[in-house]
Amino acid sequence: MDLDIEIIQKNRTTRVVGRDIRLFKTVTSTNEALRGLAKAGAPEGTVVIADEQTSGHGRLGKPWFSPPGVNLYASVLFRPPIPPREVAGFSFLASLAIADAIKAEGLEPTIKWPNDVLVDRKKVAGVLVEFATIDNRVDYVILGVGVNLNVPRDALGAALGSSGSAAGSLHEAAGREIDRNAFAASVLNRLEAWAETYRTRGPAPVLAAWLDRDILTGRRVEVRGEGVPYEGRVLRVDREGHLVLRDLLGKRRRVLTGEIRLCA
Ligand code: BT5
Repeated sequence: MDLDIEIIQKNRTTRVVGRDIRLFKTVTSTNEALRGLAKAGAPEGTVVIADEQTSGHGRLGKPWFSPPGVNLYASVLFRPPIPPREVAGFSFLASLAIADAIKAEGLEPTIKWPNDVLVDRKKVAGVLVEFATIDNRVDYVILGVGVNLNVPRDALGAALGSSGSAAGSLHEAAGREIDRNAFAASVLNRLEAWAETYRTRGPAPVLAAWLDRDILTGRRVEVRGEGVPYEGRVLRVDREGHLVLRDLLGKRRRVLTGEIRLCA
């Protein structure tokens, strides 16, 4: 079914998130489109949704496969009164909201640091976090979410090559088509609920809920993308959103941007 802003608005129960939704047929990246609006002073809760992205991306510029007509690509603007070092922890709202929306579809999601959402051990969603600061305070945070709803398996395989087998879709997991408009509204509703929890009670309950769904704590992993790759065991995630682990030499290390692979 086509994305339809009226249906999304009808299903939305939020006060702030999504009060202004811009829906596009094609954009380079919803994060990029929203960044322009954020710089021009758009208020908190502004959302960009697109049917297709021609240059969707993940962390460190990696491409995010974003075909038309099947998935959710959305970016949401927040202006939280937090210092920059708290942004990574704040961003956990996004994987939590996606995980809740997936659970409401009758599936069992887990979260892999920092913000991947998995179902049946396959990555079905990712989050791209961008932020800007003014005088060492956060001006805006953009949480960009991509969720594989109905993309066919052969398309994932063709686009992602050997890593296609690590990706999945909700359609595949649930055995039925997922309603894109209802799912979009569901994510927005849950994002606002978690943002409200963060605003009123701080990061602790958000982190606790996130840890409840986390699959890495206690596991042996390989870290890539932060200098020489190394292995270690995950100890915890700290309040600032870093992954804390002990490497094989017993040294404690914090990971902020690395890529984590579970060892068997
Ligand atoms: C992410 O990056 O997982 C963040 C993805 C965020 C995408 C959304 S869509 C809306 C908004 N606008 C954007 O431009 N981005 C956001 P990362 O953890 O770096 O993972 C990237 C890796 O995931 C790639 O290297 C691929 O291996 C894999 N990948 C790419 N496309 C995928 C897809 N559709 N489904 C599953 N895995 C994918």
